[in-house]
This record gives sequence, structure tokens and C-alpha cells, in this order.
Amino acid sequence: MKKVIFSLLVTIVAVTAAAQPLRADYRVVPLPDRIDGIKDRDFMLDGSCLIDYPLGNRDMERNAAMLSGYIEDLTGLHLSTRPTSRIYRDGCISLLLDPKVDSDEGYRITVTARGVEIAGKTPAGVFYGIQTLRKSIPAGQNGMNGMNGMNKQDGMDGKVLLPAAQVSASPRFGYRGMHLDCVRHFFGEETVKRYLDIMALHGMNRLHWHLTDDQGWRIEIQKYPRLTEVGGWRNGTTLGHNSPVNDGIRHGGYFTQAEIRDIVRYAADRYITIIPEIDMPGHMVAAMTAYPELGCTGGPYEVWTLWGVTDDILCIGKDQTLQFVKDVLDEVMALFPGQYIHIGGDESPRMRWQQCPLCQQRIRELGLVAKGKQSAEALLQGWFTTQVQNYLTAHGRRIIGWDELLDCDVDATATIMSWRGAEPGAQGAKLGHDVIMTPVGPLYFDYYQTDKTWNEPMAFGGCNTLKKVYDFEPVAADLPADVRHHILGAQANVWTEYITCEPQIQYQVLPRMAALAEVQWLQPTEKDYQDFMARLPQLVDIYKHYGWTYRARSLTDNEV
Ligand code: TNX
Repeated sequence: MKKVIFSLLVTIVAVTAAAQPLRADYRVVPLPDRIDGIKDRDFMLDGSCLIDYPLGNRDMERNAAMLSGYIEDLTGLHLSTRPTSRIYRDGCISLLLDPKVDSDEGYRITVTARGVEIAGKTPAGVFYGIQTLRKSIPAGQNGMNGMNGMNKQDGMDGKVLLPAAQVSASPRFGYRGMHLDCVRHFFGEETVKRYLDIMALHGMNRLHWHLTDDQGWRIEIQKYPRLTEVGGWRNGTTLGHNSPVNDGIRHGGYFTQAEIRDIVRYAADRYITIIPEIDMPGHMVAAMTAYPELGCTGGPYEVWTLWGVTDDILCIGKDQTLQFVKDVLDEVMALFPGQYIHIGGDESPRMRWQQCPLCQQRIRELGLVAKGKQSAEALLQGWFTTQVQNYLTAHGRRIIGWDELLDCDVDATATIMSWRGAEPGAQGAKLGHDVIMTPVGPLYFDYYQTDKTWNEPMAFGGCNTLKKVYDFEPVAADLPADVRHHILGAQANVWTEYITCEPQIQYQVLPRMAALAEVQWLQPTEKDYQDFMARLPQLVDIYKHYGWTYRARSLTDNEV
């Protein structure tokens, strides 16, 4: 008898616990600028709620569908979407465009007992409001989680109580990037799309996609099929940090143009612009293996099986090389509609040019003479970059290049990525360049996230802890006021020499992307690491919910 009463009690307690609706918490990552309570009853989100969007607006229609999908993922509730010409209806989530919202990517969420309104000046702003609402729903509640179906069995439907409030935010920076190297190890379409999903969750809007390098050519170029047929594959990969031992396993792959179009569209649906990188004149051995005439010595070359920097780079003495670059860029521009094309420019040793009669002849013809620290060959790289820049400018595009471009006299319309620390960024801004901050410390996410590296999957080196990422300030304190606007934003880079599979990519970026998101969205005065750490578990519950791999120890190890 006792046993029966006991189990009855347990059942009652369990059912009452499960019957509690989830309670949303708007203190998400990145933290909204304002969360102001409204004196009203809270709003109960249940299956009868509709998501309204402005009739005839395709972007808002897609926003509504995304929100519906996110809510279903987290709660099991299925909310229908509805086009409407009325601005607001009781009991609904209304997505709307409102020119009064502060900035292009800003949002304002208003929750009252009558309903929820998510407003943005643009559909992108509305999308960020949607992300905040999504992240406010606790994903880690037992039995109330849509994925495990418990709520449905119980007759509960995963209702969510949204406290009455107004929540608003605008991002600090317009450029909020992540980079992904799909060369050193090849990752296919599904992985890139999931990476874009992860970026969207973190409010990021630029994917810098590294597509070509010494170890592989990963973008189909129809005019030069050997780039992927030959350049897309390497005969094995060095083991460890450039050891003499090679795994002997042929590695490669590439993205077809159809796949790339699909990925570009997938990104655009999430308000992410993809910036493709075609690295030149260095990091070109895969292309030179396919077309040896592109190099100074004529080869033969071999798609590289080691990491690091090789001496073999494009021959700039030949007009044919310039034609090749333009042809490739024609196809790249047709695939990527964004303003920027990244043309690399990093790590180009110039010793082949010193020995190459054609490159030396070009130097003479152009009248390039060494000045100060700049050799004639450095100026040749500047000339080459300018040719490429002019070509892209004539097609309405702009170039981004690594900070080595500052060493070779390119004009100020080139945007600089500051990677060898923060100093080149400051130098570039003072020279009038726009700058994106991606310094190795702390924004190389291929680096370790702890100094206790023995517990970690092998990484490049370094130690960029979660705290270091959080504390990063993209605009140096001593940068003169009149050049500060040149700092467009920050980006973390994920080079994949030592990253061989998708869970490992996720492990390297999560949760460091959460810290970066606050660098990108918050004003420095709004940042607070302890507070961030208290909010992080709710975001991590979403990682868990989607089955993403992340570094759990970063939540507890207090590394500085
Ligand atoms: C430097 S960052 C490189 C990459 C490597 C990376 C490893 C840059 C412009 N070049 O080629 O993959 O270091 O962290």
C-alpha cells in the first residue's frame, strides 16, 4: 500500500513539474543592449499562436519560417506562419519592418500579454531579433524538450512563458566574421551549411571562405578543369607538426559551382555574406601542379603534403599568369555576389622572383626600384596586387588582403586583414585602409584554448582561452579618433591543418564563438566576463540540443 501511495506521489510530482511551462530568459549571448520589463501579464506561447509577417515580403516570409522551425526544434510546438497586411494581431508573434529601429541590423522585441512583436529596420534586423527570442527559450529542460517527444506523450505541448518586456540591440560592428579553411582538410557542403547555422545563432554575418592553397584547390573553375581534377587532390598528409612521416592517404575534394551557389544562397537566407579567398601570389602550389607554366621554374610541382610556407609562388613575369588570375576571378565573381573578394597576399617568399628572368624583366620594365625596407620584388607584389585590384574594381568589387599587403604599396581602397597581431591593423587604419581585426592572439581558433594541451586534440599551437577572446578589444585604445571608423570589425580564423573532421571544427569554435559574438555586438562598457559565463550555459544547452561538439571544460576551468 505504502509503495502504491509513494509511486502515486512520484507521478503527481513528475506531472506537475512537467506541466510547468518553460520560462524564457532574454539574457542571452550576445546580451541585448536593453531589457526593460513591462508592467503587464506575461505572454504564453502555445501551439495556437501564429507567426505573422508582412504580405508579399519574401525575406520576412523566410524569417517567419525560420522562427517557426527554431521554436519547433526547441519546444515541439508547431506554429503556423501567416502573411498579413495588418500590423498587429492579438495572440500572435508579429514580424515587422519599422524604420524607427536604431540601426540596419538592430532589432526590438516587445512582449505583452497580447502578443509578441519583433521589429527591425531591415529583414536582417528582424532575423537577429528572432535569434534572440530563440535563444531565450531554455533548451535543456527535462521532458519539455521538443527533441525527446516527452511533452507530446504527456499531453503537454512545450508551452513557453515569455515575460512582458521590451528587448533591443544593435551590433557594435558591421563586420562580424568567421573564417573557415576548407583546403588543408576538405569539408563538404553539409559541414559548411552547419557552420553557417552556428554563425547565425551567434549573430554573425560574414563567412571568409578559404578555398585555395598549396595543399588543394577546392573551387570548380570551368575554364581550368585541371585545377580541381589535379589540384584538388594530394598524395597524403604529413603526420603531426610537419613530421617526415606521411599518412600516404590521398586526400581531397572540391565544391562544384552548383554546390557553391547553393551554399551562397543558404548563407544569404541567414543574412551571411560569403567572402571567397583565392590566395595569391603565394599559396598557389595546387594550381601550379595543374598548370606548371604558372610558376617561375615550370615545375613539375606536387600538391603539397606538408604545412607552412613554400618558396614556389606564381610567376608574375608572364602575362599568361595575369590572364589566368582574371579568368579565375571572372568565375568567382559570378558565383559570389558580395562586394568583397579576398585575394590573400600572405606569406609570399620572393626568392623565385629574384632568380626568374621574366620577373626581373617585369621589374625593369615597370622601373621598380628598391626603397627603404621594400625590395623591388616586394613592389612587384604590390604591382600585381594593384592589377588584380583594378580588375575587381572595374567589376564593382573590392579586395581584402592579409596585412602583408601593407609591405608592398597597395592603395588605400584595399581592406586589410590584420593577422600578425593588432599592430598592422592600426598601421593600416592610419594609412586610410579599412581593417578587419583577426590577430593570431586571440582570434586564431585553430590554436589551443588552454595551456593544458595534453587533454586536447592536436592544434596549431598557441593558447587562446575563452577569456582572452572575450577580453579582445578590436579598436586599440591609442588609435586616433579620426581613423577609428576604419576598424570594420573582428573575425576569428579556423585553419584546418590539424582539424580533420567536423566535430573537431565545432570543438575549436565552441564556445569561443560565443565570446567573439559579444566582442562583435557589445560596446566595451557592456562587457562583463563573469556575467557572460553565467549566461553561457543557456546557449550551450542549444549546442547540446543540436548535437554540436563543444569544449565543455571551458565552462568550468576558469583559465585566463
Ligand atoms: C598562417 S593567417 C597562415 C595560414 C596558416 C595559419 C595557421 C595567414 C594569412 N596565413 O596559411 O594556415 O597561419 O595558423
